[in-house]
Amino acid sequence: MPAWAHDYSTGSLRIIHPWSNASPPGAPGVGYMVILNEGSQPDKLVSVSADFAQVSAHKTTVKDGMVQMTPMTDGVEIPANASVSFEPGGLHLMLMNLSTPLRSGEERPITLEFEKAGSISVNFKVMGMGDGEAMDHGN
Ligand SMILES: [Cu+2]
Repeated sequence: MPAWAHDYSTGSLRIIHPWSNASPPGAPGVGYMVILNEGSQPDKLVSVSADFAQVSAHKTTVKDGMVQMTPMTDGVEIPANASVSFEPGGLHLMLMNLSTPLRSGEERPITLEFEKAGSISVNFKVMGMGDGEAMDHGN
């Protein structure tokens, strides 16, 4: 299977291409993926967790030129027959207090828990250094 093509299924959901960026020491990490709901019922991502970091779902918005991150404290709705993208500049998983920095080539397991589809552990592939995504999060 090509590196870019990994995905997972639970219930009527598919978790497509979970990935992350290498993170500088001391900086938080990020997680991206696409969640596709092939079912006729909406579902909801209610919690995210990992043993190597504190994970939460955030949304990045730009308001009056200021970049803000809003924690998705009520979860993330996954509408029926639709997909939700976690991607740079939008929804993302925030990985705080990393036990060790994320390194290119690693895979890190994160558990996603859905209201209907239950929980599933997916491996986030860590992509190479040199892009600025992880830096955008600051502190
Ligand atoms: Cu964030």
